[in-house]
Amino acid sequence: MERQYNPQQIEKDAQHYWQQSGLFKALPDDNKEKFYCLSMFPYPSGRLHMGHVRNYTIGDVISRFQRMQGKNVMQPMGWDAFGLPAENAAIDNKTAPAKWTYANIDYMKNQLKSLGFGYDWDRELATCQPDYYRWEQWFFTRLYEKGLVYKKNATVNWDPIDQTVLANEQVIDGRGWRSGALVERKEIPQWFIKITDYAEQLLADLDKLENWPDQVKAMQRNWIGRSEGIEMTFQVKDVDASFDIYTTRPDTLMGVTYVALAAQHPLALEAAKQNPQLAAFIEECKNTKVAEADMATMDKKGCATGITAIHPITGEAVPVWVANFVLMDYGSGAVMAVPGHDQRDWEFATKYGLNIKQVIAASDNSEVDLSKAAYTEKGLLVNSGQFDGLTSEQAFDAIADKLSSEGKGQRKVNYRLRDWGVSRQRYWGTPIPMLNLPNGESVPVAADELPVRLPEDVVMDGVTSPIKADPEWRKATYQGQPAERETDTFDTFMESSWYYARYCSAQFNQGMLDAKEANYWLPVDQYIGGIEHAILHLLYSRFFHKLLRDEGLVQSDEPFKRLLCQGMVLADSFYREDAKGAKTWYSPADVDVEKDEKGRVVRAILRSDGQEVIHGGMTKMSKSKNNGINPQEVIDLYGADTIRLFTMFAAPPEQTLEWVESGVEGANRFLKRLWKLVQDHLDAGEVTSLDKAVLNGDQKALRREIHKTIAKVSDDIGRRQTFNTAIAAVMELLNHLQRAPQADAQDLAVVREGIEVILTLLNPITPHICHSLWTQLGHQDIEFSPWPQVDESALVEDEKLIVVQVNGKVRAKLTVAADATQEQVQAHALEQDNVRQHTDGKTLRKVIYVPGKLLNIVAN
Ligand code: ANZ
Repeated sequence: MERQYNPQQIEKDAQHYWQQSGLFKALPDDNKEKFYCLSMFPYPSGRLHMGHVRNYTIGDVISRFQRMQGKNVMQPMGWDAFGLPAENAAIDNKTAPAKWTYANIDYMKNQLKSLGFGYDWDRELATCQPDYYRWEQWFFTRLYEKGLVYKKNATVNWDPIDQTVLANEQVIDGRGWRSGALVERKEIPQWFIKITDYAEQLLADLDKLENWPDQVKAMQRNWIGRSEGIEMTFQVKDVDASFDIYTTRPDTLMGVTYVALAAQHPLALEAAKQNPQLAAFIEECKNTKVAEADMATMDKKGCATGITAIHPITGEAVPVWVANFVLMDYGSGAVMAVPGHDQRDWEFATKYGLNIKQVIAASDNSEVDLSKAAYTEKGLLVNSGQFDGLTSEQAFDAIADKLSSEGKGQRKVNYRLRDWGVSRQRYWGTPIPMLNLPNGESVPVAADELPVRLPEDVVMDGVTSPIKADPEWRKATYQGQPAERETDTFDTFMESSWYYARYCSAQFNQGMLDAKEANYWLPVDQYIGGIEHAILHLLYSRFFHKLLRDEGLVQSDEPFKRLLCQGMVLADSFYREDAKGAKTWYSPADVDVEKDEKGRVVRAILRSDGQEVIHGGMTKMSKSKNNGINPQEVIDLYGADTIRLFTMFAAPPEQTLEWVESGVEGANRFLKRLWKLVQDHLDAGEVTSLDKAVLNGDQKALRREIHKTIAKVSDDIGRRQTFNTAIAAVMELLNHLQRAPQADAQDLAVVREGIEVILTLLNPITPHICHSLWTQLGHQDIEFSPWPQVDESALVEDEKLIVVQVNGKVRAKLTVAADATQEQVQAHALEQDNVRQHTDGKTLRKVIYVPGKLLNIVAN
C-alpha cells in the first residue's frame, strides 16, 4: 500500500466497491430492525452547494452509524425537480426546462456519488417524471371525490403588460420582473385543498413528536394558530342587516368604540355603492399586498362607511369603518375594535380621532395610561356595568354566557391556518388533473386517463406558459362532450409532500404506494433538512401523511419520527465600494487574508490586483455576497473525506458552520496522521492477540482511553447527535496511540485494538479512508462491521495519582492502588524524601485527604 495518503485513489476505489457490491441496496427484512434515514431532496439547480454537502453528510453519518448498529438501513435520494428556476434558466439558455433539469440531475448525481453518500439509487425519483406525478394527480382526484378539494376565487399578482400571473418571486419592488409594470391584484378561480379540516389533528399530533426540535413545533403551532373566542352578532342600525365578528377578548366588549370591516366584506361593498370615497378606498386595498406577517407593522388605513351598528349589550351606536388590517378570510372578516386594549385598534383610533375607552384595569392596581399605547394585559373589569370587578377570565365566561342565552353569540374555536391554494399559473409543474366543462362545472380526469402529461419539448417565450399558449393541449372530451383541460399546475410543495413515502416503492406502477413496503419502512426514523422548511414543507407533509392514512395507504399518523434541522453554512465575505456606495463582492477564493491570533481578519488583499478589499464579516454563503465555496473544488483538492470531516467537526449540526480554510487543512492533516499511524503500525510487525491478564500499567491506561472513547462517541453520535465532540474524542485517542510504544507484542496488540476502534468510530464520517485502512488490516466490509462495545473491565482504574501538598505547596506525586485507604496513602507520602524534608521535626497539625486526588498536610 501507499505510504502517502492519496484520497483521490482510495475514494475512487471505495466508491467503486460500494457500487459493485450493492452495499446500500435496501430490502425489507422482518428479522431486522429497520431504519429509514432521509435528507431533504435537492432542487436540481445545477450543482451542489455547501448547504447540501452539510445536510447530506449528516444524513449519511447517521445512516452508516445505524447500519453498524445492526439495523436494516434505507437511505434514498431524489430530485425536487419542478419549479420556477427551470423556466427562467430555460429562457436564458434557450432550452426547454425538462432538458435543463435532466442535465442538472445527471451532474449533481455524480457529485453526490463523489462524496461517498450511501444511497440506494434504485429508489431514485424525480418529481417531474410522469410515473411520479401521475399518482399525485390520482390522489388529488381522490381528494376531490372525498370533498376535500374545492375551487374558489383567490388573488394573484397580475402583470398588466405581459398579461400574465406572476409568482411572488417574480414581483420585485411591486413591479413585474420582466415588464417592469406595476403589479396588480387580480382574482381568478383556483384550487384549494381543505387542510383546515385537519387543523385540530395537525396541532394535537405535534405532542407525539418527542424527537422534534421544540422550536419547530412552536413554529407549527403558531402557524396553525388555534384560538378560543366568541363569535357575536352586531345589528346594523335602522336597517334589517347584521354582521358577525370574532373576538378572543370578549372581556373587553364594553370597550368597543367602533367596528372595522375587511375591504371585501359584503357590507362594505354594499355601502360603497353609494359612497365613492369608500369605493376608492376599497379599490386601493385591492392593490396592496398583505402578507399576514406585515399586518402588525403596516400603516393602518381606513375609511368610514357611514353605517352605524348597535352594541349587542349596551345598545349604544358604534360607527362602522373599513380598515386595511382586517382580513376577509379570518374569523368573519370583521372585528369589534377596542382601542383601549388592542394596540392595532389604538393606532387606528388615534389616527382617525375615534374614542378610546378603558374597560380593563391592572390586577395589581398599577396605573394604566392609555395616552401612549393600549393596555393589552388581562386584568379586572371597569366601566363595564354588571361585569365590573370580574377578572378577564371570569368576564370571558360571564359575557359568553350572556350572549349565548340571548342568542347573540357563541363560543368558537378559530384557526389561523388557511386552506392550501395549490394552483399555480406557471408551466413547469404537475398539470392539475381537472376538466372544465362548457357549463362552467369542473370534473376530475378519470383514473385510467392519468397521467395528464406535461409536454417536455417546448419553447419558452418568458410570458405565457406553453400549455396555456397551446389550444391543442387544452382540448379534451368528457363523456363524449368537448371539455378543456385545466392549464394551471400544482404548487411544487405538492410533490415534496409525499416523496418520502414514494421512496418506499419508487418503481411501483400499480398504485401510489405499495402498502407492504410503505408500512415496513414508514415512518421515517430520521429526517434531516434546513430550518427554512420548518413550517410549510413539514406541515404539508404531515397533512399528506394523514390523507394517505385516511386513504388506507399507510398506517402511521406522522411521517417523521425524529427531526434534525441543520444550521447554515457561513463564509467570510469581501467587497469594495464605489463612489456611489455600490458594493462589488469578491469571492473568498480570490482573496488572501491576514488574521490576528484570535482569528480575526486584519487585512484582506485581492490576489488579482494586490489591492485591499473590505471584510464584510462571516455571512451565509450566498450568490448575492459572492461568498459561496464550491464543494467540487474542495473535493478535488482534499478529497471527500476531508470535506465530510470538516463539516461534521466545525460545529454541532444545528448551529451555523463557519467555513475556514485552515480548518479544512486541519481536517486533512488529521486524516494524513491517521493514515501514517496505520502504515507505521503495519510496519512494526506481526500482531498477536491481546492478553488482558499480562498488560502493564501503560497498556492498561491506553486501553482505558480506547474504551472511554467508545463510550463517548457512541453517546455523542447515537443520542446527542453532537458529531463534533465525537470527532474531538477520536482525535484525542489518535494522539494517545501515536505516543504509545509498539515494542512488545502486547504493545502492538493494544495499539491494534485502538486503531480498529478509531476506524469503526470514524467510518460513518470518513468512510473512504476507513474502508481502505480496514482492508489493509485484513478485514472486509467495515460498512457492516458491528459498532465497537465498551469493555467495562478496561475502564476500571486500578491505580490513582495523588498530589501531596505540605503547607500549601506541592511536594510529591504518588501512584497508589485505587482502593488505598487514607492511612496507606499518608504512610506512603511521609516516606518520600521531599515530603520528609518539609515535615521532619515538625508536628502534623492537620491532614486532609481528598480520596483518589489530594493529600494536604499542615505541619509546623
Ligand atoms: C377584540 C379584541 C380586543 C381583540 C383586544 C384582541 C384584543 P387570534 O388570537 O389571532 O385568533 N380579529 C378577528 N378577526 C380578524 C380579522 N378578520 N382580521 C384581523 N383581525 C381580526 O386573534 C383574534 C383577534 O384578532 C380578535 O380579538 C380580533 O380582535 C382580531 F383587546 O377582538 B380581538
